Amino acid sequence: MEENKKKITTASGNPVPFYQDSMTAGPRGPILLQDFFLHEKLAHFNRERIPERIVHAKGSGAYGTFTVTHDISKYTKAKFLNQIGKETRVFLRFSTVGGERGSADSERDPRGFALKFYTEDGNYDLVGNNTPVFFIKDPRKFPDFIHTQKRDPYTNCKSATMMWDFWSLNPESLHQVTILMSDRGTPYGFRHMHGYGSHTFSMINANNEKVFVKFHFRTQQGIKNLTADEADQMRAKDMDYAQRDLYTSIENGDFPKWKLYIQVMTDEQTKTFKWNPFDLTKVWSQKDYPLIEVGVLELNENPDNYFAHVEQAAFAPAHVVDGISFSPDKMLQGRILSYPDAHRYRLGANFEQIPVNRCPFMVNNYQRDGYMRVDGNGGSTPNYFPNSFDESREATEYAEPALLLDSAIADHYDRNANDDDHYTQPGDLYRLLDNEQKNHLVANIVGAMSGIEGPKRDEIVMRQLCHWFRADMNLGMGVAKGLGFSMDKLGEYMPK
Ligand code: HDE
Repeated sequence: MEENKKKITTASGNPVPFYQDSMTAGPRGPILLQDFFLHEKLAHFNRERIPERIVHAKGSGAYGTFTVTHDISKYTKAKFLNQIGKETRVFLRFSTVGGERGSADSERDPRGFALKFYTEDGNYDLVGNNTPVFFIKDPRKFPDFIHTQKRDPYTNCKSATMMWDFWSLNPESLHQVTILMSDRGTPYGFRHMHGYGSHTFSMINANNEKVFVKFHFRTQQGIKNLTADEADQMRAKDMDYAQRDLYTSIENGDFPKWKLYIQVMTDEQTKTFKWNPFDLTKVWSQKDYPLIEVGVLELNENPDNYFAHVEQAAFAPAHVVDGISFSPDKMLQGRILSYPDAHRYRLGANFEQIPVNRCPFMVNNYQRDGYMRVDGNGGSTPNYFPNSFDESREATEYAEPALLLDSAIADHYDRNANDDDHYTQPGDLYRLLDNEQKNHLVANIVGAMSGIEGPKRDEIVMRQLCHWFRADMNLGMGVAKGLGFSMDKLGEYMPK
C-alpha cells in the first residue's frame, strides 16, 4: 500500500508532497521563489564534494578483524596485542598515490595500506604502503615530490620529465623507484600485495623497555601483479577493478587475510647497523632481523556507504597506543603533524566524531565546539582542567619512558651526509629478481624514461642512467641499451 511506504521528506523532516515537479505560476509559468525544497536539493547537490585527499585520493576500504596468534608481550604492552586469540575491529583503506579520485586502479604507483585498529586504549592508525621504503627521507621534500607525480603546471598533463628530473636529482629515491618500476608497481588489485608500516617505530613493554620495530603484513592470497601491458589493458577495461575485486570477494565470503609480522632491533643494534636504521629509504635484512609472527588481519565487512566510511576515513600516524610509539625517522615525524592537519582541512575540527573515525571506547577531554560538533559537546560538564567538579585525572600510568635524544645541537643536517649509499639495496633487489622479473623491470624503466622530453632530456636521462649503473652494471646497461644510449655518450656522466 502507498501509505505504508516511507514518506519522502526535506532534510529537516517535512514530508514532501511533490518530489519531481517544481511549483510554478500555472503549468507553464515561472518557478515560485517559495519552492524551498527545490532550493534545498540544488544547494545540497552543489556541496556534495569535499576536498579529495591531496595524495591517495582514489581508494577502497573495508572493515575487518585483527586476531592475535603469537605472544609478543616481551616487546610491547599494547593491550590489543596482549593475549593470544584477542580480536580487535579494524578498518583498512587501500589506495593509489598520485591519481585523482576518478583515476584508474591499475596505475603504476605505490598502494596505500592504511589500517585503523579500534582498541580499548584509543584508535591506533598504522598508515603504510605496499612497499617497505619510500622515495625521500626528509618531509621537507614531500610537496615538491608530489608536485612531480601530479600534473605539469603548464600542460596540466602527467610528466615523465618532471618525475625523472626529481628522481635523478634525489638519488635516495632509487630503491623505491626500482620497486615502483618492477611488476610490484602494478599489483593485481589490493588482495595480492603485502602491506608495510614502512617506517621504523618503537615498542615499549610492561617494564618500559624499548625496542625498535618494523611492521610487515604478508598477504595470504599470494603475490600477484599485472605486467605493464596487462595494466594498460586493465585501465581500458575497468578503471575500478581493484575496488570491484575487493568488495566482490568480501560479498562472496572470500575474506582476504594478511599475517602481521614484526622485525625487532634493539637500541644497541641501532648503533652498529650498517645504515641509519631510521632512514625510510632502507630496509632491514630479514636474515639479520627475522620476521616475528604476531597475528592475522581479515577483511570481512563491506562498508554500507562508500562516502560515509571510505571517503571520510581519517588516518594519522600520530594515533599510537600505549606500548607502541615513534622513532626519530624524519618522515614519520613530518607525518605526525601533517595528517591531523589534512583531516581538519578536509573533514573539519571534529573529524574524529565521524563514525568511521570515532573511538568506540571512552573519549574524555576539554575540547569543545567547532563545526559539526555532534557528540553533546561535553554537556554541562566543566570545559577546563584541573577543576573542582569532575572526576577526570591525567593518565600518568601511560607516560612513556623519557626520550634520549641523539644530540642537543639543533641544525639542518644534510640528509645524505655519511648516509649516501643509495645503491646497495636497490642493486641487491635487482640481483634478487629472476630473469623474467629483471627483463620486466628494465622494460618498465625504459618505457617510463622514454617519456622524458624537452631541452634537458639527455641531461636527465644521463643522470638517472648513472644511478642505475651505480646500483648494478647490468641494470644500467639494459636501460641504456633500451634507451638507445651508447656507452661512449655516457662517458662524462659515468660514476667517477
Ligand atoms: Fe602520506 N599523506 N605523507 N605517506 N599517506 C596522506 O593525509 C604525508 C607518506 C599514506 O587512506 C595525506 O588524509 C607527508 C609515507 C597513505 O586516507 C597527507 C609525507 C607513507 C595515505 C599525507 C607522507 C604514506 C596518505 C593526504 C612525507 C607510507 C592515505 C590526505 C613525510 C609509509 C590514507 C590525508 C588514507 C595520505 C602526508 C609520506 C602513506 C597529505 C607529509 C612515507 C596510505 O596528510
